[in-house]
Amino acid sequence: MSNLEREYDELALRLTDTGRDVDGVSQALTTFSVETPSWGYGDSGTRFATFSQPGRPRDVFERLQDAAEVHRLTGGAGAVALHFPWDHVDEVASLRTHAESLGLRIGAVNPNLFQDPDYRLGSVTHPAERVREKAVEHLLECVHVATALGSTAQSIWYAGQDELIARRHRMQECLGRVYAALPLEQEMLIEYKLFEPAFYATDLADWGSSLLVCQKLGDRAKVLVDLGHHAQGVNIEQIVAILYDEGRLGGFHFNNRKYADDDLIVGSVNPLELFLIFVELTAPGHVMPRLTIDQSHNIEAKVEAMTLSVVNLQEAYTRALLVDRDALAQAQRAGDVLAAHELLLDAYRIDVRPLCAKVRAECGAAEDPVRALREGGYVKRVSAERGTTATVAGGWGR
Ligand code: LRH
Ligand code: MN
Repeated sequence: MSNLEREYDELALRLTDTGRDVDGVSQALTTFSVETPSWGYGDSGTRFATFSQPGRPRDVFERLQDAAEVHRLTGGAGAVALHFPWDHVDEVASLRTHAESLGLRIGAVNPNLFQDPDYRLGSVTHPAERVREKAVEHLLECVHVATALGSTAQSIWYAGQDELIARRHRMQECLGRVYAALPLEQEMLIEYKLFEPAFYATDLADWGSSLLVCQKLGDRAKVLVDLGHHAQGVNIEQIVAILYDEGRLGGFHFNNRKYADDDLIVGSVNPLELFLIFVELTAPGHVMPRLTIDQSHNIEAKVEAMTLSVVNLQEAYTRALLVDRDALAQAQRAGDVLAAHELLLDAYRIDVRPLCAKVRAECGAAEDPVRALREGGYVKRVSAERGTTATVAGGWGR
């Protein structure tokens, strides 16, 4: 009997003894899926510098190749979110064909409204109509690209000093035209961020301002929660609960932070917060929204960082499924705050790794994806193929 089988059997016995549905949890984990970001495999950096790693992908096709390796190892990363123009190719169809040949789906399409010099004072909020029209044109182009790629989401995220209410009205008018052009199978995800690159006022600085815009746009406009976009001390799992209750929780950009929008590996700084977010997401009757990773790995080995991120998400999700919901509801109704808290801690403290490893292995993925990556030689192999030559166009996301 292998170590894994022994550890799994011991865990399964303990879970069954405490009334958990091990098969049910395992089944749920087989359907758990996150999107990895194409830009998480490419060059990235800080406002001071872009750090290029040897062997990193030189174009979107190689970024998809790395994403396919993460999916092969984890079994839970079957889709890739794309960013335009970072992932622009002349033949969009070739992108879809390539992704599908690697066993991947195209996830959300992310327009770029923050790098073009014209957007210095904003994009759809800009005082100049010429700039707003340019932004709307780019957004409409991304709607067409998403249709060609079979993507079902526009994931939108800009700066300036201006008349604040006028900016809102400009944004609403521009996004309204884009929303009107959105095919029924697509939804619009509106991401908010407290600050950066703006350091005075950001037009969509918090979940409330994003929700108000979504409610004016229409039912297929929903809020996207990026874990790095909040002030320190904000209760993100409470925001998740509220947006869920409003039917406007569109998706996540998972990462972690110690200070600001650090884009660190999800679960690496505050794993309890991640667990509590999944406790909200897995409440009885809740349907999982779109889950996307949004990270940039400046010092971490990129493919390994993404692999570990998917593993951390699989584990947080599994722990949340092990919460004794009946006992929790009972303790909450009784006002027994510590009993309720201890019931959450009880699930949080379970080492679910043997269960996740067994489910991955049964799905044809790796028991221990990070170890399999290190022992498999993928990074060494592709680094040799790609060499250390500079990418065609350096800078973020490429
Ligand atoms: C902004 C953001 C946004 C992406 C970008 C790469 O901070 O989270 O979601 O477009 O990172
Ligand atoms: Mn984001």
